[in-house]
Amino acid sequence: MTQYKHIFILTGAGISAPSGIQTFRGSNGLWNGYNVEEVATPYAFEDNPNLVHNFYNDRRDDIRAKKPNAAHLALGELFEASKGMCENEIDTQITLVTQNIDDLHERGGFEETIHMHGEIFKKRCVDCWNVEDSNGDTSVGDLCSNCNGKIRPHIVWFGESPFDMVGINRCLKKCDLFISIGTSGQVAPASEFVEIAHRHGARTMEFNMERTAISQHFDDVVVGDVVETVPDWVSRFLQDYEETDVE
Ligand code: BV8
Ligand code: ZN
Repeated sequence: MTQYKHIFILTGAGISAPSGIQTFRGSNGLWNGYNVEEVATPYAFEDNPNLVHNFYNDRRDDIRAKKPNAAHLALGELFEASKGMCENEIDTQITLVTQNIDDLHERGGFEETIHMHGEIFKKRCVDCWNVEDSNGDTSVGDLCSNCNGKIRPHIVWFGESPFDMVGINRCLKKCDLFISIGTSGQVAPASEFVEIAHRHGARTMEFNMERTAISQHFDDVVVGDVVETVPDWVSRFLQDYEETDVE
């Protein structure tokens, strides 16, 4: 296996599905209970803040009770290897960007996860953008500890700009391997990342239960359950790295 210098990993709801967190567009998709326009837009928050606070309060309770699965743990092992925190040391930079708002990557060991769509365990002031941890429920009565402004979930809704896009684009142009895990490729700008990476010479790999709307943009499509395919790939990558290192 090639000795990659910089691997960019993008994950979506499918990596958390085996942990019991509903995906968005699967048959029992999260949106099924709610219409997207009802809850994941700034206008919805303006029109019905109670509904939006409760939608995220329910999801926060659900996520808190879930555990990272073998795919999260395998990426955590890759992170440790890239930081020389275990015997499998590798000289490869690993960038992990997730569309997910849960904390299962962090709990799975990937301490430097970039949440481009925000984080459910954080809240933000609508006036001064002060961001604080939010482990309990949020409600319309909550006020910013910094300026007494209104509080909202620190989450990127439809129509809002994702976080860290400058850094993300820089890494997309630099990486030599782009891996997409558990995303249907239906939400922009994340769905366009594979083409940016490919244009800048990266090899591209997609891990999903089935082929997606963007599978044709990938060099390799690995069809299967992430709890099998991702640990399998990580262990082969680390094994081959070690063998090449010894030569
Ligand atoms: C922006 C936070 C400008 C909220 C989310 C018309 C056409 C094209 C685009 C648009 C359009 N109209 C508007 C847009 C833009 C819009 C968009 O893309 N809309 C879509 C619906 C058409 N995008 C935006 O508004 C974004 N902002 O564009 O601003 C901009 C652009 C660039 C730079 C600056 C500014 C903001 C989008 C963010 C919205 N917020 N989440 C919340 O979570 O409540 S999006 C939401 O969808 C989640 O983040 C989720 O992660 C994301 C994507 O979904 P997936 O992760 O892919 O999940 P999904 O269920 O779809 O798929 C799961 C996959 O896993 C499946 O493929 C399944 O097969 C697989 N799977 C399941 N189990 C397993 C598995 N695979 C393997 N093993 C398993 N066990
Ligand atoms: Zn404030």
